[in-house]
Amino acid sequence: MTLKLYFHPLSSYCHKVLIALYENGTPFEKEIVDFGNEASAAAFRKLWPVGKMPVLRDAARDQTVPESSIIIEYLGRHYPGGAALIPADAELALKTRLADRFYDLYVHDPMQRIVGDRLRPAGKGDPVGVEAETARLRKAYDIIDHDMATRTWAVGDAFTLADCAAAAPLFYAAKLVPFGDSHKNLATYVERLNQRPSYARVLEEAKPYLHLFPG
Ligand SMILES: N[C@@H](CCC(=O)N[C@@H](CS)C(=O)NCC(=O)O)C(=O)O
Repeated sequence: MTLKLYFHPLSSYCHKVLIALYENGTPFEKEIVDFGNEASAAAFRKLWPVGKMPVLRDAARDQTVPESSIIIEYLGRHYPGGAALIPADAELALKTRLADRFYDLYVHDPMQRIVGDRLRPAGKGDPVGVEAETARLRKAYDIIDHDMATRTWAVGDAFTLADCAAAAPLFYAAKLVPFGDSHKNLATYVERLNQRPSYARVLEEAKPYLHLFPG
């Protein structure tokens, strides 16, 4: 097998890449990275010193590819399947990349920071920081809710990189800062994402670990 994904089943950025792999039925091997295990963490940091997962290793092309958006673009370029997750049309591709940035920076990042705060030792939390991140998330919710009033997927009619980016942070954010009653279009979109076979599979595989999520 030429492709190996270094990942963890609970990791939201890894979900993003798993969705892309499953959308295209791309064959790959999995290697779970366990940051709680010094040997596993050290081996991973050797591969990518930044130490953030996911990372894709492509033995056939002797390439190590970090960063979820770049991995998805790399897969589309070198291992294309039936689902073009970045549209061929240049304008639509730009909109897709913008939506991908939006979900990473304004949904994923605040969600991760709130989770990080919950994992801090007792008494070491940062309620002011959590309040600011919650406000960032709510602002993003308003924007998504407005956009999803007229859309099926994040950009246009087709499932793209932007939907890969949206699924996991919204799945986890819903547990931290619920939006079901206040943002109906957003809630419908999240339901659609959770039922998409690629993401439903990711969630099924994450099930044995979900109790570890502090939400
Ligand atoms: N910009 C990166 C973010 C990756 C990221 O934050 N990964 C998290 C897991 S979801 C991680 O590896 N965290 C470990 C750490 O920060 O030590 C991407 O898009 O891949």
